[in-house]
Amino acid sequence: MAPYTGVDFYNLEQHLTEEERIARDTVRDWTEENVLPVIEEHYMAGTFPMGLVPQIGKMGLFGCNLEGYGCAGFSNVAYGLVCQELERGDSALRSFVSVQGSLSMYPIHAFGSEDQKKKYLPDMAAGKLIGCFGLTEPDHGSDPGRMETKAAADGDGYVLNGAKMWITNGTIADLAIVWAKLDGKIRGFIVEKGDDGFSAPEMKGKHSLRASITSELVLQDCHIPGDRILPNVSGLKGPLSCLTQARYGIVWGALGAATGCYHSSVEYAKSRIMFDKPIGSFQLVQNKLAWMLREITKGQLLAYHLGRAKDKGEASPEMVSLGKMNNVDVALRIARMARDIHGANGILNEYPIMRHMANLESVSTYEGTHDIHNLILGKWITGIQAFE
Ligand code: TGC
Ligand code: FAD
Repeated sequence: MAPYTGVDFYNLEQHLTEEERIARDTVRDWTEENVLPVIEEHYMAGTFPMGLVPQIGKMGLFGCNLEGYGCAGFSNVAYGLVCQELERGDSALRSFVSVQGSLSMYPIHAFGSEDQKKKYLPDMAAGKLIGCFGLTEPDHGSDPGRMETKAAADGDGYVLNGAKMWITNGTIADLAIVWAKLDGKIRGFIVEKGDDGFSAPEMKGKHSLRASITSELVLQDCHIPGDRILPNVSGLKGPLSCLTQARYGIVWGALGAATGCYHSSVEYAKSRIMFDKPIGSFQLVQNKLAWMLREITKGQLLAYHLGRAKDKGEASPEMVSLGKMNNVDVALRIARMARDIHGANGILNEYPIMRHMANLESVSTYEGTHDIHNLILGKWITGIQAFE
């Protein structure tokens, strides 16, 4: 297969800064050399390539769009390009970086005390401490406002009771940002591995995101000290504003999975001979490739514009919802189309197609399902909320 050099039909390259190009090219090369050779094996085994974590830390990718405390302070476009290149490797890599940066470091950075920021962020940026984000519960996914996990004041600290489910990196995390109701108000707490009454068993049996660790968080009379509450936020807007950060990363990441599938499809279509001709010479196959390029290009323009708006503080949560919903939707369709173009070979792990396709099924569900984002937009359009 010809080496991957990116997909840039509208020459977005010319609008990138030097820093953004370097970030993209560094992560592209790193993914090519370090992720693609090992990812199928990890996917089949259901393991995450933990050996890559210190390297990701060394490249400064954890929390790279945050400022200070050891974070790289990249632009949001540079961060997006990082997500795109990681997810061309596998959604598990982008998930790991999203959960660490947007869902674990961001809440400490945005809502934590100075002591909490100094204690956790530099080691998290370096990949020495791993975080996870516990919002979803067994009975509350799309409606986290109805969560049942509770916190109560207990002497100088708090005691937490409840269960979280579907938590990326839970089992391997050193700390969990756990959202729980204290006196009826949602608050964020930092629970550390080893805290009394806390465990994080791994969930098994996934057909998607197999190279990512997914866990339950069990809190049974879990006692934590008083300085582990996030002091500067209360209410659902705390976790929801973290989700806006992570959803933004997915807007770009989904394009990485899509371009991986597109690149493989173009190469396959040029080399696979059927009826004595390359299948790429048939109009129906060209139609599919043209559709893929069209949707990737539209998705890139959307992601780029959103990133520049985010840098100026002008990206609303609804704009992020539209991007997440659109780019994951087209990536999933591109993966299915790519599977078709590869024929029977499309189901083999010699090609990245089935892996991306199965991963994108999760990406479409997590961080707000496709239809939850439709409803968020419906509310913005009409002023009427239709969630309940
Ligand atoms: P609603 O009344 O709309 O809002 C409550 C408060 O929050 C504010 N707000 C936001 N703030 C920042 N960013 C957003 N995206 C926000 N959306 C809402 C809002 O202004 C309000 O503030 P205030 O000051 O008035 O209190 O809340 P609702 O209860 O009606 O719920 C809305 C709904 C359904 C859209 C929301 O609950 C939702 O987004 N549900 C989806 C849940 C979800 O996305 N879960 C994701 C879990 S984490 C995950 O999946 C990680 S996967 C990671 C990986 O591996 O990559
Ligand atoms: P449900 O909410 O039960 O939804 C089921 C279906 O009903 C969907 O089609 C949905 O669109 C539809 N639906 C629900 N409500 C409405 C409505 N009002 N109107 C119309 N349709 C509706 N969570 C975390 O907190 N942290 C994590 O790190 C994390 N990682 C994850 C990793 C993976 C691999 C997966 C698969 C999930 C992860 N999640 C995580 C959980 C994820 O955010 C939830 O799965 C997601 O929010 C949807 O919740 P649910 O699965 O309970 O689906």
